[in-house]
Formats: sequence, structure tokens, C-alpha cells
Amino acid sequence: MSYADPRDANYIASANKAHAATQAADYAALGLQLARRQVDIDQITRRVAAFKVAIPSWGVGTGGTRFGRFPGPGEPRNVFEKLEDCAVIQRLTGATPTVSLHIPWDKSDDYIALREHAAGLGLGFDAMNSNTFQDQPGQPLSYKYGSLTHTDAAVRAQAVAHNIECIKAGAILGSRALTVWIGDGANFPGQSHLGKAFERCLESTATIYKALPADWRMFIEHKMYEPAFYATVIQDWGSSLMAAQTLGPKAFCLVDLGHHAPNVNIEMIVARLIHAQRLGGFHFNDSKYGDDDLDAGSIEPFRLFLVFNELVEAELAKAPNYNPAHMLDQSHNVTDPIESLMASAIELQRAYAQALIVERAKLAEYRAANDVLMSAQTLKRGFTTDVSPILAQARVSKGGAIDPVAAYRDSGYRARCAQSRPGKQNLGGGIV
Ligand code: RM4
Ligand code: MN
Ligand code: MN
Repeated sequence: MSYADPRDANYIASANKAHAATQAADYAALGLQLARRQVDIDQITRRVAAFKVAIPSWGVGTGGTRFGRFPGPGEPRNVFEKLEDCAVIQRLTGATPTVSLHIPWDKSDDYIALREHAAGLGLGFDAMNSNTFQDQPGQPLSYKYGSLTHTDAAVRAQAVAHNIECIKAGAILGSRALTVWIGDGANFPGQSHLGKAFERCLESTATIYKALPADWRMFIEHKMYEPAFYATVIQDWGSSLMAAQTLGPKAFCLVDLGHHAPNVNIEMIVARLIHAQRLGGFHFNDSKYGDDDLDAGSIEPFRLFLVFNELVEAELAKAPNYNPAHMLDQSHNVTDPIESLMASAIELQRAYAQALIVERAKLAEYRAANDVLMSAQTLKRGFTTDVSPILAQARVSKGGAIDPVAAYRDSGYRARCAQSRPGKQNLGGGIV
């Protein structure tokens, strides 16, 4: 099979040739349609082109469930190779200039070399993720019964020290945020004192907070259940918000879309966190039942649109302290991770574009007049408009591909990786 580097600008330009005429025609037609709604398509395209989402380093390997993992060919064997794959996603989509690392999965003894390798690939680093939900070989104390909230102060101190190590590594890499997600909780009523566990959490995170450099933020990520099946210490946005408000102005709440009970109104949570000036960012993914970590927009695209609708409202209102980090957090168990991550980044841009084209002046009038049906229809019109030509145009404006998946497949990149990266069976970070 022939091979072309999908990161090469000439390759992408030649791949685009076949689609250029249809793209121009579709973009022009959509432009006319939007002009009738007083929406300037080029302005929307510019805003979509400015949208960024970080790739999770753990997402470029094949994920798995607790039942098994079925590795794909040519998986990255270390953080350097993960960055190579992230660069493919960034070049073809133009939407993913940063990578979010997970320590110790991406631990390195030379973070300067890692930063330079990333810079050479045109990549930077988003939030650092600590990991105190697993034990590592040689680790003195176990996290089996908790980490930052453990009953034993020595275990808490070990977990705090790990988080501070993540901050130090991130400072070298140019990251400016630490995401703290802990699996701590209880599997049985009675196992844990619910109030005291939260207090221990606040005490431990306060020590980590003190180690944050001046321009850093701490993201507190809530999750309803798993691995703790009865009670999780930071189980919901209420606990997360209380923790952020207790810790101080650098602490914010991170919303992972998969970490809520089915049918929870996530856009409401987003609106409330914006109001509280504590929305730190997102882990985007999609789900049907639980923390499924499926591709963003693949199951409930309307929900994703409604989340982005709140984000656009906040942008327009110039909401104070509003600067959410966008990150993907997905597990690609049965697809090529590069393809899933490209498609997911594009689905986020789609939801953003759909929210941007909503006729907001009209919507405000209908709301004020209590015209319920027209309010709903006006909002939904953004969602039902096919904005694909805008997304393609935004990619082209950044040197990306009109059809990223086709360009990626045609390049033969995966087959090339299968040859150059033999024998890797386990990445350590399969179950996310
Ligand atoms: C958790 C959570 C965290 C992620 C781990 C791997 O469910 O979403 O953000 O770092 O999985
Ligand atoms: Mn997450
Ligand atoms: Mn998760």
C-alpha cells in the first residue's frame, strides 16, 4: 500500500482538490440560506475556525471495558508516539492544537524534550490529569480505599504529592491547569462517613491548590458513580461547586458529559456554573447509559447543541470569568481512535456552529411574548440546519482537509504505524 504523510500540507491540498467544487457550491448555497436569516456565514466560519478542543493523550490508544480490550493495529507505544497521532488529528481538522496528558500514563523523565517534540509537531499542552485511582508498580501505599480522602493521612499525603508532581511537570510543558478527578467513595452504606470524607477532600485539595502557579487553574471533575458504586465523594456539580468556592478563585468545576445520571439536564448545570463564574471546562463525550465515553455527538447530538447554546449565550453576554477549557475524554473501543477523535472534534464544531446561527433577537422576542412554540422552533432551527459546509470551510482556512477521514484513510497512516510500532498490547489506560 502506498503511504503519504497526512500531516503534509501538500498532501492535504491535493486530497482537497477532488472536493473543492462541491464544497464551494454547498457553502454558497448555505450562505444564501443564512443571509435570509440575517446571518453572515463568513463570520460564523471564522468563529468555528477559532474553536479549539484538546485531545486526551489516552484517547489515541484503543480503549476497553472491564471485560476486555481489543487493540487495533499500530497503537502508539509511548507519549511521543501519542503526540504523533495527535498531530495527524490537528493537521487534518485544524481544531485540536493541544493535548491533555495523564500522569503517570504519560510520565516522562525529560519533559523539556517532550515539550520540544510537541512544539515540532505544532502541538501544545492543555490541562494535566493526575491519577490516584490506580496503584502503580512500586507505589508505597495503596489507593484501594481512597486517595485524597483516605482515612490514613499518609495515603492522603502521597496523593497530594502526586498532584503536585503533575503541576511541576505541567509547568515545564506549558500547561496551565490541573484536572483532579478522584475515584474515592464507598461501595456500601456505612463504609464511609459521608461528611468527613468530603472534609478530608477539601483539606487535601487545599494543599494542592497552594502549589498552583499564579496563572494556573484547578479543575474539579465530578462523577456520579464508578469506581465507587454507592457514594462518590465529588459526585455532582453541587459538591464540585462547593469545593471550588471553598478553595479559592483559581478553582473551577469541570463538566464531563458522561458523569451524570441518565436524563439529567446538563445544559442547566452549565448555565448555573456560568452564573457562579466557576465553569472551568468540559470533558466532551457521549453516552446512552452511564459513563460510556462514546464519541461526542454520536448518541445525543441535540443535548450537545443545547450545551453549546448555553456557551454561546455566555459568550454573547461576555460572562465574567468565562473561559472554559474544551477537552475530549472518550474511549474508542471499536473504531480507529484517530478517526473517532477527528469526527468528535468536528461534532463539537457542528454544535457550536448550530448554536451560533440561532436567530437570538427573534428568540428573545418570542420568549418575551411567551410564544412557547415559536421559541422552541427558533432554537431548534439552528440544530436542524446542516452546517457541514461551514465546518469544511473552517478546516480549509486552517490548512485542514475537506474530508478528514477520507484523507486519513487514503494516506495509509495506520498501516504504516502497524509496521513501525509492532507488538504493543497494553497501554495501561484502556478503561476510561
Ligand atoms: C474518569 C474521568 C477522568 C478520566 C478517567 C480516565 O472517568 O472521566 O476524567 O481521566 O476516567
Ligand atoms: Mn473525564
Ligand atoms: Mn469518565
